Amino acid sequence: MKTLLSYLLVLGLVAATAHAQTPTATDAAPRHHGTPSSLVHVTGAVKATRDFDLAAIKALAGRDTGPVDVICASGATVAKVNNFRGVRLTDLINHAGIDEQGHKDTRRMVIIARATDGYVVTFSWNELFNTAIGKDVLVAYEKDGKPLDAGEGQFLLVSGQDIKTGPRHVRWLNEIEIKREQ
Ligand SMILES: Nc1nc2c(c(=O)[nH]1)N[C@H]1C(S)=C(S)[C@@H](COP(=O)(O)O)O[C@H]1N2
Ligand SMILES: [Mo]
Repeated sequence: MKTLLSYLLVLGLVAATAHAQTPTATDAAPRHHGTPSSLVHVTGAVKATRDFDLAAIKALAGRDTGPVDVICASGATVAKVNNFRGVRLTDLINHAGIDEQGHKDTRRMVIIARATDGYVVTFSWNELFNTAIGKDVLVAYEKDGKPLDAGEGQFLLVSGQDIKTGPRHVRWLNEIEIKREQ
């Protein structure tokens, strides 16, 4: 009986260990589960909601990032890119026009970038419009001289000054929400 109990105990421990080692949804997750984004919707605290297609985005001033290493939060370099071409997120937002209710209103705003697979990242209004970081946040439509492939876009957000550029490298970007915190 004692032997049977210790056998069951060992079996239980083995099962628990195996369970603990089951991979969770991290970088091992398959990446091709977003659908290509054909529009970037600008929503929330804007004068008028706008849907930018590729032509509307290309009508804004084009910018180039130059070389960007895409570095995951884990520290791994997942891609080395010579250049992303796109437009500044601040130019896109200004084109829609922030609905600013008084001198102090923008200070409470956060900018939320969403992708078709549900991936979400945030910026603050001050970070984008009142620090150097904002100058290098682009909504890109080209990588190394070519349109983004289906696994990436057709729109991708990149924040070139981030220490780890992976997290705010948003494939399949399709919404920018300006949110006024209460
Ligand atoms: N839409 C979307 N963008 C995403 C992710 C994601 O799951 N969905 N993963 C991020 C992560 S964890 C990293 S490290 C970078 C670079 O990963 P990649 O090589 O898979 O593009 O993309 C980021 N962009
Ligand atoms: Mo990552």
